[in-house]
Amino acid sequence: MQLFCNPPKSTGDEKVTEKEFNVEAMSIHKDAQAMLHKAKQEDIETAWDRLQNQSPQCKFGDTGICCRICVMGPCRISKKAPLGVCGADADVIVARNFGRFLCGGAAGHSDHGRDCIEALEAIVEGKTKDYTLANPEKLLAVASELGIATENRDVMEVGRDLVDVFYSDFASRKKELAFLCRVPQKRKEKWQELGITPRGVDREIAEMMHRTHMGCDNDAPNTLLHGARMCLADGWGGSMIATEISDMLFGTPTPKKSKVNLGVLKKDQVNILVHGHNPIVSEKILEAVNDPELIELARSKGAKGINLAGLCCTGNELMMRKGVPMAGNHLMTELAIVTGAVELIVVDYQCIMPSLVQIGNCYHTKMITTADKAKFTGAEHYKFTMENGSAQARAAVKLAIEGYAVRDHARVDIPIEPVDILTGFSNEAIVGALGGSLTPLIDAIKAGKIRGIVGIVGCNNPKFKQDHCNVTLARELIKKDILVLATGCVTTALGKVGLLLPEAIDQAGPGLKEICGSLGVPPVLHVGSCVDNARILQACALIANELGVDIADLPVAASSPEWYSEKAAAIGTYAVASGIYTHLGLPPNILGSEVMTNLAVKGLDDVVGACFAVEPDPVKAATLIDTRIKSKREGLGLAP
Ligand code: SF4
Ligand code: MSK
Repeated sequence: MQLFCNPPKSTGDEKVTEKEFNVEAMSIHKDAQAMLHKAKQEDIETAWDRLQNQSPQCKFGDTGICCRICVMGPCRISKKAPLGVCGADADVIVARNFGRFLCGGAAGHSDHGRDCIEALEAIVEGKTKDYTLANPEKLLAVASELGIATENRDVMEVGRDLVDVFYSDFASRKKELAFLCRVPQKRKEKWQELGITPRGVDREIAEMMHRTHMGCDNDAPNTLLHGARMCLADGWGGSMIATEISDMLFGTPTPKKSKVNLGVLKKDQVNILVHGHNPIVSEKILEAVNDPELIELARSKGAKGINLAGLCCTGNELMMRKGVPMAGNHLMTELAIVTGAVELIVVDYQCIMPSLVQIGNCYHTKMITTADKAKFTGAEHYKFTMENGSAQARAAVKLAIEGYAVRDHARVDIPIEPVDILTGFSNEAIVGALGGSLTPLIDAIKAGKIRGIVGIVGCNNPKFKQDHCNVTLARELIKKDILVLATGCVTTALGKVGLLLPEAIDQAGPGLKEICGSLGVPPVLHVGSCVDNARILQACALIANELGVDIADLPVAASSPEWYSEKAAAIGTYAVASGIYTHLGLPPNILGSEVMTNLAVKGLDDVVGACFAVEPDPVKAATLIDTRIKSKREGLGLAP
């Protein structure tokens, strides 16, 4: 048995000591705690260890006042040196750093969206046999919404026009993005007045890089406003396109049962995990694991079958549409390998820790990368294209089957039984559950049975006890008759504690219990992956349009209690710019600028009608959100 397999640590002094190693303080989940113990026993380093090795973290970086934008620097702002070499002060430096931070997030979601357009293009131009249009009705519906003629036209021909519209949303020649047709008029007027109507996805991203070059935009509020415009291009552009095309290619999600936690791994089967964000690869892996020939091959190697499970947002995509079980969220990705039961992780992009290769090497676990833009040293690269997806998926599954033959069964520990969940609440599914229109939901909001709606979204971060804040906030909100929508890694957190089951209505306030009980749905609805936050934007717009108000007038909010990524910051910023009050469990790296901090948590409210709130305590965060919802209800003339 291989016991020693850890990569070098920074110094021996910084190792987690036995005394400090308290798994109950690291995660709320039994499966995580068991695997943290196993990792410790097997001398395998995890994100929690590395956070400790990195501590204390640099206060200049933490507060955003370290500038590396040119080589007259790097410059750090202090009392002794309040200006960089060029004369930039803390406000300018923080604004530029934050602008570029948001850029990474907007680019990530939107480049995913562009990949989806390329996939749709290959299908409608007949250039792939591997992928088809599972949902032509959605293609026609979206095309018609965007003003493309659909009557008496071939769906592929309409699709080609739609591809053109989507591509042009990335370019520089439009005055506004196509999906702005969904935005309530009052919100669009606000954006026009502020000069932040998003024009082209790539244009706004490139402009942010330009503005934040040395000697360009040296006015922090002006930089932040462009950050809002760029993130709006993500939410109402790149992300929304990714979501809509994924529905066209693989189906619009409908409610279905699935299972969650590390217990979805199977001791006697070949286990394959898919990880990342884009369903284009994972949908093919799903097809391959169901191929009778490959199942027979697995049996010939002594396995009872082939088991596929998801991680992070690729997991969300497969779970929403196909009911594929979810092994875990962001901080479970390393721990899933520690079970010793995983033959293969197939990744696309985003949120994939480089450490997975190293931890995989401590077991028999192989990692396959599939996108040229996301290679990992030490992983095998199987480039997936629209022409070779099925063949590559079969090759990947064969690799996993070979892996089963060398699995060390003595090291396998699958620590828990899986938990049931209900998933698949796309907007179309929600409207379906409501009998065909949003009216029953709006009536419930007016009557105060559902007092408000909050999207809890985002990640894990080892700075928090894993999922404590995600779960506590959701429980507190549903108690207050606030419907929760979950996306991204929060989904797994809430699913693991049973909140994605209809029975969870027993934890809800009386109004929410009555409404969800009558519909047979949970008080927390799973609406998808990170890019699917666009579904929440669309839902807010539909409700606002129905009521004839702005999104900022609605009793809605967003929260990312344990966020870590640039993408989460971009999501938060497009939510705020769309008029949605947004709670964060920890601040972005902006506290070194009073101007930026005050704008984020207060000033933006006067500008765009919403702002950020930063509160690490989830109970206090629930109170803050509840207070906001009360004030919005009163603004609409409703009982608080
Ligand atoms: Fe320093 Fe200014 Fe260069 Fe930043 S842009 S590194 S503050 S000189
Ligand atoms: S995967 S951005 S850790 S939610 Fe979308 Fe999870 Fe956050 Fe990545």
